[in-house]
Amino acid sequence: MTITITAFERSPDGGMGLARDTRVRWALEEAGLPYDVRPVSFSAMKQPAHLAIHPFGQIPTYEDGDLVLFESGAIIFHIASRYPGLLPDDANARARAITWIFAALNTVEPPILEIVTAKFMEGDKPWSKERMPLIADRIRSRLEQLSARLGDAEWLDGGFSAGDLIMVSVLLRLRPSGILNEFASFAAYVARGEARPAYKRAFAAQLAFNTK
Ligand code: GTB
Repeated sequence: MTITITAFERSPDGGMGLARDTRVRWALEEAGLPYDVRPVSFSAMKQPAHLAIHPFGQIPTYEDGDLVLFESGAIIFHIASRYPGLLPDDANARARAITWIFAALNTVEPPILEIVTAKFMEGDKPWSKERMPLIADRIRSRLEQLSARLGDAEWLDGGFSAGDLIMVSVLLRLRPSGILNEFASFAAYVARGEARPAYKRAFAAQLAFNTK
């Protein structure tokens, strides 16, 4: 049975690859797994049929036979656990790679998501413009810490792993703000991720999907 994921019928980013189906596509491509994509409109996301597979009415989801998953991190962790290529075999190295999955999602992504909240959910508030520099500085502080750890290494802990896949995906969301390019090491780190053939296939697939 072919794996099926869900994605925006039309991503609001017009195919920039910033919606979270791209990171799942990337993991599937790294693992060499074929997959189908079921498009979901914003209204269909909140209907019972989709809520039955995603309690929060969002994308992406993942279906493989009887297994139905939501949350991009859980989906990627599942792919990485079941198929080779995204987690090291050595138990300690594997635990460290999993730590980077959590760090990307729980420590690095939240301050970055504040940009989206400030722009799209609070943009009409009188204090919104004043809040933006505070958010940007919080992101910069987090990135300085991460940059100190990454140093001039290629990946976060030895070879490329699911931790890098998610960290690169999270950092990519900073590109439109200009903050990503303030950090030469992250601009290069993200570019290394984007240069991977699996990422290129995933990006091209979501672009074709969003521009057809
Ligand atoms: N924690 C969940 C996960 O990791 O899977 C978050 C899922 C999520 O936020 N999904 C978003 C969604 O379905 C799409 S990815 N939103 C619809 C809704 O909540 O009603 C977030 C996203 C959306 C748009 C852009 N963009 O246009 O640049 C980027 C990212």
